[in-house]
Amino acid sequence: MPSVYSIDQSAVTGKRTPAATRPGVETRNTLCATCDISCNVVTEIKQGRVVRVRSSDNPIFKDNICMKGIMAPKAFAHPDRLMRPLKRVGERGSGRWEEVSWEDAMSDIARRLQTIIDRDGPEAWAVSTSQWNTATDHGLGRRIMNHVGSPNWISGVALCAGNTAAINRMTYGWFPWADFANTNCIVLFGHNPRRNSWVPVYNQIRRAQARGAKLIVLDPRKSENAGRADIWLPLRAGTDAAMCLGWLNVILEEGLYDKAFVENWTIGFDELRARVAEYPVERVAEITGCDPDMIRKAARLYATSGPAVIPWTPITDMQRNSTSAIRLHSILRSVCGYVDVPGGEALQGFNPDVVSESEIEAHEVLPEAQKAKQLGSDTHPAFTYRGQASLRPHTKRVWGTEYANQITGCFMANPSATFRAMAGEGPYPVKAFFTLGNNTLLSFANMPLILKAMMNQELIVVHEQFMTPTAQLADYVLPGDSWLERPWLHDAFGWSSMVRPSEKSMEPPGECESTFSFWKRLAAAMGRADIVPWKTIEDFYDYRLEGTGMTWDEFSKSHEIYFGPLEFRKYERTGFATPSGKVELKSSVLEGLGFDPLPYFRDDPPPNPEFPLMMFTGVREDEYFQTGQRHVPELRARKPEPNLFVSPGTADEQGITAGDWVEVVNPTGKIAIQVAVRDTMPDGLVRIPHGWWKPEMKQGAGHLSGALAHADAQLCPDDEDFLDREQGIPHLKGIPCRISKLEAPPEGAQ
Ligand SMILES: Nc1nc2c(c(=O)[nH]1)N[C@H]1C(S)=C(S)[C@@H](COP(=O)(O)OP(=O)(O)OC[C@H]3O[C@@H](n4cnc5c(=O)[nH]c(N)nc54)[C@H](O)[C@@H]3O)O[C@H]1N2
Ligand SMILES: Nc1nc2c(c(=O)[nH]1)N[C@H]1C(S)=C(S)[C@@H](COP(=O)(O)OP(=O)(O)OC[C@H]3O[C@@H](n4cnc5c(=O)[nH]c(N)nc54)[C@H](O)[C@@H]3O)O[C@H]1N2
Ligand code: SF4
Ligand SMILES: [Mo]
Repeated sequence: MPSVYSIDQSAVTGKRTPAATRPGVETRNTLCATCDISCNVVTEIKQGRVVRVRSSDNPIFKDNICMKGIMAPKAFAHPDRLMRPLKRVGERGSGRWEEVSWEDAMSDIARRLQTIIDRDGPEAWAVSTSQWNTATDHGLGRRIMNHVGSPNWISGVALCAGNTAAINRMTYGWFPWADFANTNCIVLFGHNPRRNSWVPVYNQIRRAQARGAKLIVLDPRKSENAGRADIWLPLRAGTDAAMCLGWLNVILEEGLYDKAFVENWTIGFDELRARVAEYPVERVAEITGCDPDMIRKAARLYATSGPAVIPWTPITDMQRNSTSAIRLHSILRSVCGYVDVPGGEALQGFNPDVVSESEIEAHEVLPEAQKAKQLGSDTHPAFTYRGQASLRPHTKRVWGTEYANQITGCFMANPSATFRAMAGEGPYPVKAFFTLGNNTLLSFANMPLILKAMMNQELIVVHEQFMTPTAQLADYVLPGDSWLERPWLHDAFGWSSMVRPSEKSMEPPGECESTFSFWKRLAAAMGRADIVPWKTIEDFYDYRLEGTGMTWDEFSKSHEIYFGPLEFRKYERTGFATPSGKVELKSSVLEGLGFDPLPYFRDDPPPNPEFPLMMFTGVREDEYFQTGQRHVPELRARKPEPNLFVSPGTADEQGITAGDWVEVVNPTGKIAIQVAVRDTMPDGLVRIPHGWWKPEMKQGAGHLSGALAHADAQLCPDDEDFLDREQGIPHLKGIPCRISKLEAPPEGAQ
């Protein structure tokens, strides 16, 4: 994640700070991949095992560590860790497995996959992989799929940053990187980094505030950052796009925008102005529930205290108006003159010395006819091949490559459409599903649909460290290595030009293997060893690093961070990578796809009296990354149960108190959860934490280790009323529900 380091690259590129050592202890410079921010940390090794993970000795990475990183050696040494390839021997989900060799597993997998492809076409094979880096597959999965002919790749990046990248490209051709180190004003749309959540971003925000930068927070809840903000706007959940339209109304009306930039470098300003005029502050105050004067104050602060940043936020990635909200962030940045300037949001391009994962993916080899079959691209195309196609020549013109797959989010299939096809609901069969480092069942909307989709598969292959609910439904569960046990070249997913190495600290236990080795084995077993020609992961990194003049060994021993050349206002030389070459306030790409080219706010469906409360899923748990780590006793002791946050007023009204168990119900599903009363919550809105299951509970179909009882995805709808029109991603910030008290705690409650 690039947005966390100084943009003054000369200060950070180059030789690394050697880790302090102690007698009998070896150290390695590594990147923690327990979550997706990848802190630079030091591992300490005794007798071939990592005994400690600690903060880096390099001052620029100071204090970038959290309890999850510190607990990693214990988490990966846990007795539940998967050690050998397992093959299903009973019914799907019966929990009956036999151990097999990697060779037998991979030759059977390849044979069965080929049978499905021969019968139903390569598009009958779908793959899901983890968010960013927990189990990065270096683009190799995409590469094999592209060679074999399947466009049906999905990932959590569809609702976290990948989709933001795809939508940002529509406005100014690249997804920018916030220059925290030099900015004068930070605007957090919900995004709430904390001491144990994305610590490097948290530290950057605190440092910026310490040197006087302003902080504006928009959050229905009085979050940790809201408590430290200059302005906090407690907007109604799901109304971020309306709020941005209100800000623009103030900024345009009051002439607070950058007139020269708008004049020279944008198209569609007049049309935007007309659209924005439909959202006077009084109307926006009504939609968002915020005080109109505070809205004006915040808009003025953003426009006049710049350069300012609106750092990426997942909150607007998960809304009914996601495309408009993300576009509105891009438009605010643009009209205020904060694009590609120091202290604003920089457009960086891939590192020219390093072969990007995007290039490894080889999107050019997938035939157009197969691209056209990508699931969801007919109805919700924004981040599919079709949605991004008109940008290709312009991306090539400015960034040197036609297929710039930033954050791996620019050429994805739509997850809901993919699950529908897997469930047999058309438009064509999808019968083989591979998932690597992704607890698929819990990690998208509409878990009942995902369950049906998985039960309808002929072949499910899961590459995992633990027997997750998703793995419990597989034909093969293959044991994955961890970030302590492999080297890693982190290329910032094309968000910035930053590249960082992570050294291998220890050998993987048992027969655990990397995703590199999985894909290499699969290509070979399918008779296509040529697709992954590198012998080892180090050879692969040598190849990718050739342009630096260093081998992997040299690079990882000498560098902690490596940037490409920095150039602000590159557009003055090349134009923007959009069809017009300008910043498209009115999007020709969206227009070409048949959507409204201007941002808008689409209101909630009419209220349903049966479901009078609103819920959102989120506020990450300090102790866990997404659906993981519930098996680690030290972390679990801090947070043993999933908690529903509710305001004291709503708790009274519902007749519930802290510690009660309640059922949360809506038309999608229901879960059991324990009440936690919080005066930081607004009335009428409840929070459901993401990703709960209990590894100690009974495995297999019908149980799935408590996932059926507790996972938020049971409550997340994905019917059209709850999908963003352009992308087809689900609205997770404002879902109707009702709660009722349970007479007794559910099975497994501690
Ligand atoms: N319903 C719902 N869906 C969501 C969200 C939500 O709030 N609600 N949040 C979204 C967000 S923000 C994100 S980032 C995504 C997260 O999506 P993912 O990043 O895919 O996270 P998880 O689904 O928790 O899956 C991570 C899995 O990878 C395994 N793992 C970890 N490291 C490795 C490794 O090195 N190798 C292998 N093979 N496996 C590994 C872990 O054991 C865990 O089971 O989910 C998104 N989906
Ligand atoms: N410990 C830990 N840290 C993590 C993770 C983890 O699993 N565990 N996951 C990482 C990942 S992948 C991600 S994406 C980030 C997510 O982390 P954040 O970006 O911080 O997102 P959340 O914590 O889900 O929610 C942040 C805030 O959004 C507010 N909110 C809810 N609905 C709305 C809305 O409609 N509009 C606005 N403006 N605000 C709203 C909530 O009240 C909450 O305070 O965390 C990362 N950090
Ligand atoms: S925030 Fe914590 S879990 Fe995430 S990379 Fe840093 S140390 Fe690891
Ligand atoms: Mo995320």
